[in-house]
Amino acid sequence: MKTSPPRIALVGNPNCGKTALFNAMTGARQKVANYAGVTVERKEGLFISPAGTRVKVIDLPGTYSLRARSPDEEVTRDVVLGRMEDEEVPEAIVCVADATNLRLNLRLVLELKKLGRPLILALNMMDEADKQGVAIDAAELSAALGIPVVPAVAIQTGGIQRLLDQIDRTIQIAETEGFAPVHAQCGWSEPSAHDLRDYHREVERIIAQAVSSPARPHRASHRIDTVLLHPAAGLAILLALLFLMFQAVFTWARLPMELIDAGLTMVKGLVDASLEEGPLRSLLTDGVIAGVGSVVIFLPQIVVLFLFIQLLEDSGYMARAAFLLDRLMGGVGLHGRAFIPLLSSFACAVPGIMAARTIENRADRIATIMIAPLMTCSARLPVYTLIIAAFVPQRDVLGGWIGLPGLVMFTLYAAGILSALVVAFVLKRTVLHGAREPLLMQLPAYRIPRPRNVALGLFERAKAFLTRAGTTIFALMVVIWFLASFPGAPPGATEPAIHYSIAGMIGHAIEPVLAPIGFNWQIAVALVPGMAAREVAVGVLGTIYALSGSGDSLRSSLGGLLAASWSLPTALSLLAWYVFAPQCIATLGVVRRELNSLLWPTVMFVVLTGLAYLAAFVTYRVAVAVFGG
Ligand SMILES: Nc1nc2c(ncn2[C@@H]2O[C@H](COP(=O)(O)OP(=O)(O)OP(=O)(O)O)[C@@H](O)[C@H]2O)c(=O)[nH]1
Ligand SMILES: [Mg+2]
Repeated sequence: MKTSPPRIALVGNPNCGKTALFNAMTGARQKVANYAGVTVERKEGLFISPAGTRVKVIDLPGTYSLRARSPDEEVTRDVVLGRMEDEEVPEAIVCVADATNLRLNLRLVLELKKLGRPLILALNMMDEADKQGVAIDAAELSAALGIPVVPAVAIQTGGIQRLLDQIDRTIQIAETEGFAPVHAQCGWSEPSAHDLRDYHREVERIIAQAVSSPARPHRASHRIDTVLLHPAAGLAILLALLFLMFQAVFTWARLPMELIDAGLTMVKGLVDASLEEGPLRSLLTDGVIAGVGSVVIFLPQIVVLFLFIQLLEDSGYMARAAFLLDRLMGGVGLHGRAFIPLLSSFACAVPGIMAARTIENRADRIATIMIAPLMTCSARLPVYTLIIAAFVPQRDVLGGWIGLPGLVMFTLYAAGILSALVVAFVLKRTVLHGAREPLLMQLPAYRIPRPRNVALGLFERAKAFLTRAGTTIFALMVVIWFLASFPGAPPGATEPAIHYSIAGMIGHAIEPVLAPIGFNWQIAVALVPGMAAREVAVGVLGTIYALSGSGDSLRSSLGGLLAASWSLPTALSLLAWYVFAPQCIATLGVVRRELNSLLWPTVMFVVLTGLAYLAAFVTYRVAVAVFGG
């Protein structure tokens, strides 16, 4: 008897709905979005089939062919051909095809058929095919291909029932016939030009036999594209969208942030009232509430930012933006495919850097990875917002179209992007020299984002942020509180106790290095644990200033304390530092893993730290000259 459950692999072109199917089968919540290259690694899950069999299902990156070109496609090829270490060939393959675009998808079906493994064709997106008037005769198609063909709608309840039933039948047949020898790797060799012509002829023959498309194809998306992909109008719309995003991050988030602030202040009041003054009360109020609380307060901004990114991803606009900016990116030697990894890096550089797996050329890929940390990630948002709120007056500019804080934020993001372009330009002109390759990318269909998917995505993000606040940041804040509280002040001390604490000593020791860029010892203390997660820096400042002063409302007190104790040049210098600062262990770790090299993360750390120091130095000096120390 077989002990391990049979495994099926989901294989198909990019963006055809494999992950949506995977989620529907297993109840998982892997990322689904409307552009090619969302999934870049292998993911597995379990489900119980209608006949009661436990089945393991493997979700894979999309590919047009087993002739893999990029690192993500290689994963798919290796799983399908059994070239993965410690993993045998899956018992069956479900080839997922976008029913609205069958011609392109069938090539892969024919390639997979050559493997001689149990194969099912799932015609996904049948709802959209129906809407467009594309009629597919599944029985005819099945006869022509010689494999089972089942229609599916991955995003509808009950939309994959027939596929599940078919999986049962296929597994049953395989089991009664005995699984083919799964130890051996599957034989597969690159199709020659001759084979490709054969495939092409065969696809045309099958399409003619089984598919009837309307004489006048879908025009709406072409009309939208003439505007959105227009070199001038399209770019203006893209800029307007990004501008709206930054503005919204400030304005929409304000009220919920004030509510969280009020809530935290209330909790602090309760703690103050119910506990005697002493270490425990200080730990709770200065360490946990002032520390963790000053990070949690930024949740609304993070949610608004992710809402925009999610809408861009789900609507199908992301890939268009990539096309729009292809020329600009090409100007500095970046590949058009770099756009999506870079845009994802606004959320977090880690998934952004992984998304660079879709780039075929290694030099292009390295260039993209090296500049991903210059895209302002969401963890920097709290740092920026805190300083801006404390130092930038709320004033309308551009005739009331935008507030001064929003404009400063926009400038910081723009500074990151511009320096990324410069760094890429230099890299591509020097160590990462290479020919420019054209951008070949399928434009996804426009879709109205499904509220459920958007809500789930936001929920996952919010959960991740709060989990981090409740675990990593919480633990760090407790440690920081200890370091900042002990040992206490010596008798007859003139300064607050924190000056004499371990944290104070560490801060004072680093201070001389950072003095030229205007950083004080408190900032020095904040930068070190900020490496674990950038937003921790804000938490540390919250705790340190809570321990050295007293305040009532958390946010206003931290902001107020900063405004009172920092000079404007110091604040601006810290902002400039954070545009570049590569101090994020997770990012450096993922660079090491993705490029399988110690050299590149080291180069990244050294170069970006150098740039951060330089930018902060120049900013500080100029600001001192303009505004005075
Ligand atoms: N209308 C409709 N949309 C679908 C269906 N299945 C998936 N989608 C949408 O198609 C888009 C792509 O879905 P994914 O599951 O991310 O596609 P994928 O094949 O995993 O893509 P990659 O990981 O990039 O290869 C998303 O916007 C889904 O919501 C379907 O049956 N009908
Ligand atoms: Mg996917």
